[in-house]
Amino acid sequence: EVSVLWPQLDISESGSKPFTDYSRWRLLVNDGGRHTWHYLQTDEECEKWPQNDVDKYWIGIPLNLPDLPKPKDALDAARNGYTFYKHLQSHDGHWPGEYGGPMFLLPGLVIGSYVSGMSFKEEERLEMIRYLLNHVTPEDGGWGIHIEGHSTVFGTALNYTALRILGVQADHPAAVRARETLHKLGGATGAPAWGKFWLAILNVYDWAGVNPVPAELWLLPDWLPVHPHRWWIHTRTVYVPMSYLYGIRFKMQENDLIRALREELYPTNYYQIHWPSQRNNVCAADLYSPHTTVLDVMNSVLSMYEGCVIPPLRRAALARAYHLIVIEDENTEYQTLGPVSKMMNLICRAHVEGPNSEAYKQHAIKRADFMWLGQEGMMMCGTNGSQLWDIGFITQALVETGLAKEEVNKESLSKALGWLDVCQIRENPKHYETSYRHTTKGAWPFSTKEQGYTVSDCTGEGLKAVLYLQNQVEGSEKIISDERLFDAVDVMLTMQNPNGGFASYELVRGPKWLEWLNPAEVFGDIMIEFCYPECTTSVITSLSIFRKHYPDYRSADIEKTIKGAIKFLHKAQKAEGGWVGSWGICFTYATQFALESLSLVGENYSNSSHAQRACRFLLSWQREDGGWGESYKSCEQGTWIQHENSQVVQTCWATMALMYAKYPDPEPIRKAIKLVIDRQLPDGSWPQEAIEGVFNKNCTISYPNFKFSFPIWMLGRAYHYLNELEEQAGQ
Ligand code: LAN
Repeated sequence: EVSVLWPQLDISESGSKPFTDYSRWRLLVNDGGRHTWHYLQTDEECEKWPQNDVDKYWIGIPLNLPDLPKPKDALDAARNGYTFYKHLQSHDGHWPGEYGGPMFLLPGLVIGSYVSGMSFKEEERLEMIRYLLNHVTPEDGGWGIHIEGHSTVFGTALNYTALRILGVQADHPAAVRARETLHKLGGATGAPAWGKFWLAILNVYDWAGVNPVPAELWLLPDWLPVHPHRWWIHTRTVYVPMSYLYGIRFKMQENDLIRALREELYPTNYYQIHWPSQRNNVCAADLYSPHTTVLDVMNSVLSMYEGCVIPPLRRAALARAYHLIVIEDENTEYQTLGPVSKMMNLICRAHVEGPNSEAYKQHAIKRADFMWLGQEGMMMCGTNGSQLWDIGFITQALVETGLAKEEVNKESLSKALGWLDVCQIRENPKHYETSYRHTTKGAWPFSTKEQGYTVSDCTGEGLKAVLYLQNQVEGSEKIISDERLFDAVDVMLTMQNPNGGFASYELVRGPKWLEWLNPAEVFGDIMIEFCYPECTTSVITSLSIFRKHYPDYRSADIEKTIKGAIKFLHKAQKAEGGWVGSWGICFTYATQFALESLSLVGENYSNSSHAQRACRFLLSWQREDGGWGESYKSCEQGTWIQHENSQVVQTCWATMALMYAKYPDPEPIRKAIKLVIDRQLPDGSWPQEAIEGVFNKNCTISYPNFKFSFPIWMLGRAYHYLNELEEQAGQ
């Protein structure tokens, strides 16, 4: 049955040219910003549903827009930028976009689907293969943990496996080369924990070689510091289905492909591998967070327990885990929190409830929300999109630059406001306390309302965008009521930690030492929430804009919150003057946010040593060409590491930072403006440069919409800023 769903293909091409007809692909945008790609089979269908600019842009078909008049000044360049960017706005008001980068997600999609008997459309399958072929590491033909990384066992073993499942034969040149690299790295036994897990699911790695993932932890009393509800939400949400699948030692039934993979993934005989000694075997190329002794001791104790589990206890634990899976699915309409839990929950539901169940059908439908067609083929995204995040920045940019006032932009902004309205979460989750969720009523999520998770800074950016659009754009309708804005404020006020900082989805719930138990090996700082300068800034800047419009609403709480947050930011500043970014690369990103915060309490270059140090730090990294450029490695190592080239987006962040700090010398800003304008294309757009985002220290992620929002924002603001400086100088 499996081989019918997944026939082998005869592919000899390299992947540089599309495997499908790109003029037949359409992005369907519906239901509050859901994105799904569809391949039209007939000419009639194509005629009825023509390809629009959004479709074309994201899959790399030229829009053939006329050249715009050469910009006279920075504002003009920003205007050109938005003239282009409006073409990428969807009919519902938001800006769809690709959200790829991590290279460990597509294998989860492919393996998870395969073991659940869920197929792909032929065109999807072909383009996924092409994506993998296009994203090999050029030096050795393996794959890394993300698209810019070096080859690792995690990347190579999993993507190789995905390629084979998708139908590529073992003697395809790309497969041969990848296998060689994998064997040089020591083979799949050295995969990190999550790699071992996926391979074990597929039955090409023995469960005896996987460190224990006991579901029993969920039976502990909630007040214990190690209880999983205190972990970072992504870690615990992945851990639930993982513990379930581990607990039942799920494995796919053996077939020819599985037997072949057992030969291919290891340089030695699969059947002679001593599995228990592979548990802590992690290839050096993969390792980011080595095990602590505490973790190793705990794993040994838990391994002994696995030898003598108490069946009723295990049954109770598995029942509890399964319940948590079901309520997570129901809370999110089967999107789940993220791409990894998505596929693991899908496997669990498919296994227990079967292919005819409602859960299976719903999971299959929402699986499409994570699949994105790009120029280089089809990938799996880091979330079901970055809808709210992108619309938040571009709308603020328009208002702050004054472009929002221009008649030609009114319609686009009113559509954007309409989308923000739909995106706000209006209720707490269906299963609320039982799933250990933070309040959601009034929050904005990162992607869509359906996914439905509160994120502190997304709520902040969403609120700012709405306040700007409703209050600062003449003639705009107030479609979001005061009460709803108060709800957003209420949510944010529940999220401040005792040190004044804000974390991502929830309060910090667990002690720092839980990080000693980080089992993932390839990620850093994942066990609990941490406070981030970026998140903290979004919250307090939105609160401070809010209180200008609504001075009477919880004013004392807001004042106290802002004060505490500023203290946190002061403390988080590095001795050299910058702030380390956790979600964008890297110092330019976080320093921009931090200085935005300081500016709102009147701290700037003229009066604050924090702002002065920050400006000096940034200026010390400005290059000859006027730009800034740091490598993603800055995030791995926590110190500035130069990129080979200056980057438009980072240059904008750094320049915004200088302007927030009211840096008095116009020269560095002029130079930056020049660089960003020089890189602008005649149609007003900017070409894609290096990857922009990061998570968990060690994995990058793409924010391709940033190359529009931040240049437009920076150029427009800089235009006004330089005028002001000139006026001051003239006085
Ligand atoms: C994201 C993307 C957005 C990001 C910001 C809003 C930018 C940030 O300020 C808060 C954290 C958040 C919401 C975030 C958390 C981790 C995510 C969801 C991601 C980086 C996108 C992908 C990543 C997720 C964890 C990937 C799956 C990997 C696992 C380790 C589970």
